Amino acid sequence: MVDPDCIFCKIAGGEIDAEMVHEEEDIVAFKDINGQAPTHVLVIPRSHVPNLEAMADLPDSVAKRLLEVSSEVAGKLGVDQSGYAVRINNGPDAGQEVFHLHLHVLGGRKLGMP
Ligand code: D5M
Repeated sequence: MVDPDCIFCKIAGGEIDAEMVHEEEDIVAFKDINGQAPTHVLVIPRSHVPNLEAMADLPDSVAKRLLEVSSEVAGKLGVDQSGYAVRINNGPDAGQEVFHLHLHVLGGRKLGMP
């Protein structure tokens, strides 16, 4: 499913440019425009899923693959040995700004809990 008003749907569909790190049938990964660490990539399903509560709309294989791609991206960008964080901001108290599910992959510096 695509939401025509969603910026991440537009990135996944090639309508808006982003610095792509990985692309496959159901998932894309691209650099965060407002990087909070030397490595900061967003991994998203192409299908529009607003948050974790809507995960049931994704096939289990895609849900699993989001985590695998996060690991692969960390390896590709060379932070897998030093370590990295995978974070989902879900809802207002977590500061979610874009309501298309995305995993932040953060690395390249020491990362603490917020
Ligand atoms: O994080 C949403 C993230 O999305 C935030 O870190 C900025 C990033 N963002 C917003 N627009 C773009 C574009 N156009 N390219 C790349 N990155 C973008 P959240 O977890 O919702 O707070």
